Amino acid sequence: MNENIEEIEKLNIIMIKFIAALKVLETQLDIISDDFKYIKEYNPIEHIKTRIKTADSIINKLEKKNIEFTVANVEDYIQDVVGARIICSFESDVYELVKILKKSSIIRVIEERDYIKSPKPSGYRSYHLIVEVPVELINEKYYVKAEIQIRTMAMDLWASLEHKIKYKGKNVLSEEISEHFINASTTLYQMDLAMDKLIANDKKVIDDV
Ligand code: 0O2
Repeated sequence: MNENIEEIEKLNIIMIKFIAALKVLETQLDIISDDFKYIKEYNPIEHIKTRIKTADSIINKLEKKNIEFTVANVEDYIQDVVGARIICSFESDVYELVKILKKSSIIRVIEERDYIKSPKPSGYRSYHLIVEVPVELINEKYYVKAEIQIRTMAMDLWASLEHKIKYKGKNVLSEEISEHFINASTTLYQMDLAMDKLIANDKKVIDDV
C-alpha cells in the first residue's frame, strides 16, 4: 500500500510531462481545424475533445492488464494517458484526417488501429492513432505517447452510451444488452454508409457542374 502511495506521488510529478504533451497536441489539432475553417471551404471536424486519464483510471487499466502499478509501467504500457477524440461528420472525413495526421512532422504516428473496418466484438468503431508528441521543457526534450481516436458522430453516440452503461454496471453488460449494442452499432454504421454515399453523389453533382 505504501509503495502505491509512493508511486502515486511519483505519478503526480511526471504529470507535468503529460500536461505539456496535451497542450502541444491540442494546439496542433486546433491549427488543423482552423486551417479547414478559414482556408478550405469544408471542415470535416465537428468537434475535438481532449483529456488526461485520471490516476484511478490508470490504476484500473493496469489492474485489468495484470500489470503492477509503477510509474515506469504507466509509461511503458499505458499509451492513452494523453488522449484526444476528433469527431467527424462523415466516415470519409475520418480517413481524410488520418491521412493529414500521418503527414504531420510535429506529431509522429507510431501505430494505427482501424476499428472501423475491423470493429471490436462489442460493436465499437473508431480509428485509433497512437502518436508521439514532442515536448520541450527548460532542460529536457522528449516525446510523450498519446492516443487520438477519430470517429463519426454516429460512432461517438454509440461509444458514449455503451461506455456509460458499461460503467454503471461496473464494466459488465448482460448478454441481452451486449447483443442490443452489437445490433445498434450495425444500424448506426449503415446510416454512416448511407450518408457517405449521399455526399459522394453531392460532390459528383458539384464536380459535374
Ligand atoms: P476510457 O475510459 O475511454 O479511457 P491495448 O493495450 O492496446 O490492447 P487499449 O489501450 O485498451 O489496449 O487499446 P484499445 O483497445 O485500442 O482501446 C483504447 C480505448 O478505446 C479505450 O480506452 C476506450 O476509450 C476505447 N474503446 C475500446 N474498446 C471499446 C468498447 O468496446 N467500447 C467503448 N465504449 N470504448 C472502447 P479505455 O482506457 O479502455 O477507456
